[in-house]
Amino acid sequence: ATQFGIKAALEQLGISELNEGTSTGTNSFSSGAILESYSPVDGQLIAKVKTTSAADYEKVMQAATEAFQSFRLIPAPQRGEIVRQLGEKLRQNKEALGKLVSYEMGKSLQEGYGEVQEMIDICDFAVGLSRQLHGLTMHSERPNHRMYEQYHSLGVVGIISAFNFPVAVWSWNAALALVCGDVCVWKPSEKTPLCGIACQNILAKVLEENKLPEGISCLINGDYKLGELLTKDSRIPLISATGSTRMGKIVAQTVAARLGKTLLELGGNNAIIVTPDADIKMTVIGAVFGAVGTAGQRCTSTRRLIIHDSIYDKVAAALVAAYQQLRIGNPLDEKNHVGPLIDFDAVDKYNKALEKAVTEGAKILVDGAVLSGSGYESGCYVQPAIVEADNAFEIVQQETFAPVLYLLKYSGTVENAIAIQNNVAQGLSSAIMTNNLREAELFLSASGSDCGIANVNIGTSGAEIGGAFGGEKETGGGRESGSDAWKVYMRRQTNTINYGSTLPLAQGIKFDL
Ligand code: UN1
Repeated sequence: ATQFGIKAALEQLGISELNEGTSTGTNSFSSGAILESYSPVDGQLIAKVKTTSAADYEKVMQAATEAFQSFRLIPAPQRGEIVRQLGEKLRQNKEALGKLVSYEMGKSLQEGYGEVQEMIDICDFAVGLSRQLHGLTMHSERPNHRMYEQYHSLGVVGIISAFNFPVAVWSWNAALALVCGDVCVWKPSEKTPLCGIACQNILAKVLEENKLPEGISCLINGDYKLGELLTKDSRIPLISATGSTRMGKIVAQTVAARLGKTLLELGGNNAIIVTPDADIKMTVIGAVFGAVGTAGQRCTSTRRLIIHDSIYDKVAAALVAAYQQLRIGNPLDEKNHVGPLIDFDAVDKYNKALEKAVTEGAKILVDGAVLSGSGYESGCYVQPAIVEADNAFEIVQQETFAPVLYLLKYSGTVENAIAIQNNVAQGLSSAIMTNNLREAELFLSASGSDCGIANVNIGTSGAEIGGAFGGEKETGGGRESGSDAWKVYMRRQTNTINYGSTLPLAQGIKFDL
């Protein structure tokens, strides 16, 4: 790690040996247990974090609810200016933060930088948005009346994020929430607490420089029990949660029980359909990046390829050949394509998935293995695998957060491939590789892909921030990031104003006194 400048990066980001995991802006305090963050890259302890106790949490919520009272009164374009400054600071810290993401989470440095770039992009997007929080105007059915709608700030937004995008997912939520006049309380994954602290340090500095109150952006660290405090807290009108479907179901039920709002971005089981009209070279690049990028730990990772039987052997051979070129190793070394999995638990799930696939009758095309020896001391590096399987296999129906790619065959028309693609519980991302206009349009039509994201001639991962991000079915239905995703961070109010001197009732009701 020393040779890749991790020490300097940590210093620049304000990470010390022991860090306060609880913070309301620049005011940091924590009295919970100590959490240690180990790097999956080399197995070394990076730093320690003092977690958030229930009493600390209460202080955070007090600061947040108080900050909201004044923050919501700042005009939206001025709030946008704060987010613009956040974007500037992220530009200055792109290298350091990208390195920390790569070192603490294990994704390739290129992808670490890419993640920080997503943060910068969403800040730019949110700045523009801060002058475009538009509502509609309507024509009233009554004379001398005017109707319109406006969007007001919602309150405290609780953000629960996952280890695989330890910084970008926070920023999608925080940048939008801030221009909307909300304040944030963020619980990052226990597996990547230092990424959370680094982001908090950056934003806290911006708030301090602008003399804004503590509590606009708060950080808490801890396990699922802390998450429970958030989800049960009726002072939090919106919980935005990213993670497994299992976690999302618990969050959804808890928040629904108090009639709060949730924005859920949960599991995916993303497929690329490869038709006889596909460009094979493009297919291989899209599929391989989709399957092994972030070591298969993106929500959008390509898990299934649904290949027409007439070209199956050719595509399978091209993929096997491409997998032979993959360099697996230290993700900070830019010549490597694939870094480690996040931890032993993930390695275990990867092993079990391969075992289960074989038990169910799968044929291994590129065998998996846990790598050992020099450079692989952390025990988290695995060989990406390709498995010939059937969509009906139990293991294929599940999301395994690891680089295991299932090849599935279809015959006949593209409708058959679409049926296979849709026949899973998840509905996040999907793609078709084809130069056939009819196939492409059918895939995008009402009877096509049932996912929140449907692409033509690109893979399933690597969405841009400008579109709404999220998916259907067990993916949870939420939409984050671009388009009009901001609306969930605000409350809509319909206003009807009577500027006449009589009081006519709607629906023509007569009520004379
Ligand atoms: C996630 O895996 O939770 O589309 C987010 C992508 C990235 C975001 C993934 N822009 O792959």
